[in-house]
Amino acid sequence: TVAHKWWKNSTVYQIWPASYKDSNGDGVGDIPGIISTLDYLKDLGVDVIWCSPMYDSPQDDMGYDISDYEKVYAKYGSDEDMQALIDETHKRGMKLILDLVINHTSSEHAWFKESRSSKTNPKRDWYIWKPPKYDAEGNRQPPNNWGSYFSGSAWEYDEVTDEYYLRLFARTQPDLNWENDEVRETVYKSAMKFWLDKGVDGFRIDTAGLYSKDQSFPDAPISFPDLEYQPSHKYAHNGPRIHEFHKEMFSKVTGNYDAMTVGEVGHCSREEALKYVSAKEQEMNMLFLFNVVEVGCDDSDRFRYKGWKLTDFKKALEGQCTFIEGSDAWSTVFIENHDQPRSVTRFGSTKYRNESAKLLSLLQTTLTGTLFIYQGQEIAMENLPRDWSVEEYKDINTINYFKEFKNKYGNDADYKEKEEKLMDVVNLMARDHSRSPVQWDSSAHGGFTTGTPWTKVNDNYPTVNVASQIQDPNSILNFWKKSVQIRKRYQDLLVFGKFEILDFDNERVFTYVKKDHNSESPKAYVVLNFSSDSVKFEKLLDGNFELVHSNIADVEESTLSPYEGRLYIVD
Ligand code: TEU
Repeated sequence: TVAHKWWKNSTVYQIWPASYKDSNGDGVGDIPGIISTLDYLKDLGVDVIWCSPMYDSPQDDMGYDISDYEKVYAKYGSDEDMQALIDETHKRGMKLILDLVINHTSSEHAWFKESRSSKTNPKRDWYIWKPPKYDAEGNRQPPNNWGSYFSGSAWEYDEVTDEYYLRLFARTQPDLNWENDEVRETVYKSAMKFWLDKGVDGFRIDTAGLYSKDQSFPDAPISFPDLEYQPSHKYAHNGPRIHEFHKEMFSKVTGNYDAMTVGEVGHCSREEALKYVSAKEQEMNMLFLFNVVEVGCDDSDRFRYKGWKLTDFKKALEGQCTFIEGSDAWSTVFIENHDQPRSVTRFGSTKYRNESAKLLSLLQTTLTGTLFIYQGQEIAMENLPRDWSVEEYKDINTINYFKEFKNKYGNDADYKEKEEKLMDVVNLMARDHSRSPVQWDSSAHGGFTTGTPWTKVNDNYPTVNVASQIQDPNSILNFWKKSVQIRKRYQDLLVFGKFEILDFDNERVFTYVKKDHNSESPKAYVVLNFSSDSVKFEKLLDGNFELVHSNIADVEESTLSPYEGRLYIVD
């Protein structure tokens, strides 16, 4: 077998610290809590842990607003706890990567406080400041029409110097000015080398496509005529100097360590994607693309949800995992993270909860690329209940969207009706669904905390929890464990193989094959019934099949029962 980079056949598990495991009863997850579960993760088959931001932060965007890159958020633990996490992970033969959030800082970061203080401060140019514009009536306007990802304008007016600063996310997340050499050098040192030198094994790179903005800051095209501010991607995403920046980051930092890097880029053409992750380009190892997680969303706005068909899903998945073919690039496999709803709710079925969750596990563990599992996905945690009121939603993305909606339609006679419709979408698509506490057992608050959790535990914790699934050989958790083992056993096919869809037009069944690189004939044959119907099983492939994995107790050769999935290995 060929020697592969360690991160290619790794199974990565994402931890979102606030909601993972609380060890001291303050209602917030913490690092000692994470350490207490390392054996559980090892047993699941995890090779790498990705820890979402654990840095000091006012938590306006749950730690993606960092006020000090070199300090741990006190509620999560001490600097010593963090070192212990690194060491204890390594002791078990696993690796640890951190979240690298360097498109913006918190407005509470010392750098921004200086920058904001005066136009002549040496750090003024570390952020992106522009004078106001004035309309015909003399009203002050932002420098352009760019919208924030969290609603409203992407520009924030600051009275101190009568200028606006750019903030593509929350108003407390000012964008760093990557054009400034000193900014980049300081980021490499403070946010990256500082942690790599402590032993961390790499980074999940937040918003890795946003650092380079078109320096003429033009108005964005009108994508949503009903909105005052427009998506900025044309001028802020995959911008003019983005590859120069990533090459510099590689040559000055990540390339000098045996580091794993996965960039959250979301959207780009195949050509652009290969620039980021082709090995010879020396930028990053792999990307998160949003083809699959955004299926059915209009122009990647999660709350403009239109629904999807299985063929949309197949097409998205194909784009996400086949762009590396004929190149030396690498890809990722994921269907959940802290920005997404729960996959069993979004892509599976409530009625066929068990079957569909296992079906998704079969899907994920047979796709090419590095596999990422999000906390709670292994027990199929579900979206929050529909009857919870909007007050239970704590995410700034949801809250701002809801506020804007209310401002706009609040006086309409049919507002209540409109709001109910919005709540249907919120209940399906909000980021909050992945952020409720992990359900460890059936005790109060799902065993997440002995205190009062910072956000409510899903009502279903008495039945959906880790402890009960560990004991049940037929549980979703044990299915995942087996899926990960099978993935490793047949890694030439499942992790590294070539992916090909067989019956693309089928709206109920998703069938694909995997080929290894030594032969042209398919060696793995995957059949997934994504419908609640019993469907005739048609052999689309000749050869000797051996059923290696299936999510149904009694497989009936000629019929696929609802949400049945099979993995055959072919001689
Ligand atoms: O997300 C960036 C991003 O583009 C999103 O998925 C974003 O959350 C979505 O478009 C809003 O609807 C990253 C982080 O993953 C996210 O948690 C942070 O909020 C964001 O960056 C800012 O750091």
